Amino acid sequence: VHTAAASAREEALAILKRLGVSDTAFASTGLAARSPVTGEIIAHIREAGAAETRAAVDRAEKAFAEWRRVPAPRRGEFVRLLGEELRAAKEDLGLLVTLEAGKIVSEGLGEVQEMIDICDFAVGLSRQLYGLTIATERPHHRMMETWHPLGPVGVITAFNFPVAVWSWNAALAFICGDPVIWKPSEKTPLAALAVTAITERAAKRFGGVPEGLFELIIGGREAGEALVADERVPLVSATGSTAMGRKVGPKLAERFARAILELGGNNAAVVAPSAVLDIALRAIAFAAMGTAGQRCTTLRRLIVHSSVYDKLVPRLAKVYGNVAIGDPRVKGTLVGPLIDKAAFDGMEKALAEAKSLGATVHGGGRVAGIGGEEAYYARPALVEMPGQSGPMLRETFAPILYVVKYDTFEEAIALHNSVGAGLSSSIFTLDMREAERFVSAEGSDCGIANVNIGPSGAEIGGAFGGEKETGGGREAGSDAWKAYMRRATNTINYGTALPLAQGVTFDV
Ligand code: UN1
Repeated sequence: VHTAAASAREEALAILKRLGVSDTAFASTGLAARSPVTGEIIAHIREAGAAETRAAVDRAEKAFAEWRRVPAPRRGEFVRLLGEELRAAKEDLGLLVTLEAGKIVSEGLGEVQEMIDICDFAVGLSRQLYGLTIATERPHHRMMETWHPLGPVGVITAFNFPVAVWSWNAALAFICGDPVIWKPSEKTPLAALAVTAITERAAKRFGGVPEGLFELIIGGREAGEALVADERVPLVSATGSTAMGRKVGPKLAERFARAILELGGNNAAVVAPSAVLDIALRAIAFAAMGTAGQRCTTLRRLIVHSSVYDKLVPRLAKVYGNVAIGDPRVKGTLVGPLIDKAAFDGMEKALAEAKSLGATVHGGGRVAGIGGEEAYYARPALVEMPGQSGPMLRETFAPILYVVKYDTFEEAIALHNSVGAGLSSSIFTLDMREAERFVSAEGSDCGIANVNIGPSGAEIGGAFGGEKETGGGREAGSDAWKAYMRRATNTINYGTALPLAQGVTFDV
């Protein structure tokens, strides 16, 4: 157990000052920004409601009229400067993420690195917003597609990636010509204020961007609902629970707005007979216990071949028993706090339910003596299940890894795919047939399927997202940018006649 005496509040306030967040952001009442590390309240922030949200959209709409006219490579220059400012702020912003979201220092820094990476990616992309030229059936015609800016983009983010998820959306939106209106999690408003201050510096160096290009609304349900309902916002990218997505998705569909939904995951790994157990063990430990089990890509289900079960599971149980839990600022800590009491209660409830189904639970429970009364540190739990049922079928946002046995590969795939979520997945095997089948059309049904690495910790270069109850959205790399633009098909006649398509004649 690792403890540190320093006040998270004082450290966070000093960082906010260094990053240029003005005191005027704080109030004596309002939303309480709390550190899960110590349980302290760091500051109170005034909350925006529907009126403030509409005002932010007003500004974003005006910004859009200007920004869409700026050439895309020039828009890329703004994102390049943002990347530079993030590099300069990396240590401070990373530590702020640690203080406000509770992830260990190297993961806090990693999250900022992810922001820098997507900025670099977007800068290159700002010169590659390609459309196709398509063969037409008519002589002396040319058909092509062009990609145009879409409009103000609403971005709703979760506490667990309080800065990176904004950047995956914002870096692409900016180069695509779209303003961004950000509603961060109520649990992590300070990181959002810091990112906004950093972005302001990039805007200043750029020589000014239209007011309203990046808007921040710190608020609760009312602000979020106003953003989702606003007709002037053609795209909302929302990260959070499947329950949240079930509310947001239909609202957007009703007004024909686009949705990028990044919802729950119930990610699994298959450990096959030929798996290299040392690699599997380390990958499983990071994927299941890292970020205290609070990534949407966290490994939650382990499907182990019966021939390796007795070699792997006791070793894993030992790792679970010895893992360094503690203040995430302390070197050597691997598992920090849960975000709040509700997360801890959810974990306890799931473990009790598993026990009632006959599971053997290694670990679990609150670890006392770290942080204050309001800080919730839990020992990660490894849960040997008699079968895949009960809490194993749903996402509990806590470090619980359920384990079941399998005998045939078909059985493993069936178990793997028979949950609601479809975000990320992996298999540990040296058998190339198994590996290929796992990533094939008849294998994993997830948006991400890996071989010999865990399901979490994706790079930004690939499209990120998942199927089924995960919502179907894709963000970050590959061609995810297309969701932030509208496509126009243009047919141009440079001839002297007017042939109609499909051979239709219409002589007037
Ligand atoms: C999330 O948990 O919301 O693949 C995103 C990963 C990270 C992103 C996780 N790059 O684990």
